[in-house]
Amino acid sequence: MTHPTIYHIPVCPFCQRLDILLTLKSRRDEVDFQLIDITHPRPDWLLHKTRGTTALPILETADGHIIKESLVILQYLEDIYPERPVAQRDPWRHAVENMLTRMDGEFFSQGYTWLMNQDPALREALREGMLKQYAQLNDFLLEHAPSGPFLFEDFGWAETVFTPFFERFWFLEYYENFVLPDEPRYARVRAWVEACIGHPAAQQTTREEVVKLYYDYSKGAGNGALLPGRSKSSMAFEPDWRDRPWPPKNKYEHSATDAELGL
Ligand code: GAZ
Repeated sequence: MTHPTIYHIPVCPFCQRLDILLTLKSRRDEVDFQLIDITHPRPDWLLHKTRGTTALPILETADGHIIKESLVILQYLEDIYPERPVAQRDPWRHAVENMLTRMDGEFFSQGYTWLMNQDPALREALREGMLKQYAQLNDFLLEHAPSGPFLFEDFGWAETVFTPFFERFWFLEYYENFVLPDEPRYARVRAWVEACIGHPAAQQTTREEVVKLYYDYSKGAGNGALLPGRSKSSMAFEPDWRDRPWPPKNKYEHSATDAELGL
């Protein structure tokens, strides 16, 4: 084996990070991407490589080592392809982008918790929680990069980490009617989000794909799990999402059937 191999799940935000980094480095073709269908049990050969864990992405190095965790894999790719660095080389600047990167977990879990919520009484609190996350990002960017749109001169490390989440959160717009209010306290983060989503290296997915594949998440079933009464997950490879209708938006009132989802 001469190239590293990345085992990934389509539309997984952690996997998209790797794709973005490699695209920024013009190295996308030097890594073999192998798609894993999350709606079926993991094959034994893959579980053998991971020693039983199921989370993806993982990277298998050219000499057969396994690396788990998207941020660790990103750093590995940054190290083996040092030309066109994506991370900052100056220690202070690198610390700044790492501080922002460390805010990814709370941001991600607030968004997914809201998407997966099934109790209408919790909606307002979840909206507030999401706004608080955006306000924190806004504040960080105002402190470290007031003029923007990116944290530094161009789309870099922190943008690689966050952009997949910005694109997944299209599902909040669709299923929860969430839009970032047009207010000064979100203006800086809004400019960042828009610049990130519009960047040529971050075009791996679309609003339509995200909305269609994440229908089951919006009903509380994550990671390819099956909802009651359904025989197929909205994360399935077949039928292709392009051939399916847009799902119903009223997740709190209605549970769509396989047929309604075009599955
Ligand atoms: N920290 C890991 C990384 O690589 O950065 C996270 C990787 C990960 O969670 N991968 C997911 C996976 O492989 C796919 S993307 N899951 C299958 C499995 O068997 O573990 C994750 C959540 C969540 C909602 C959504 C996702 C998600 O909680 O997008 O929790 C971890 C999974 C509400």
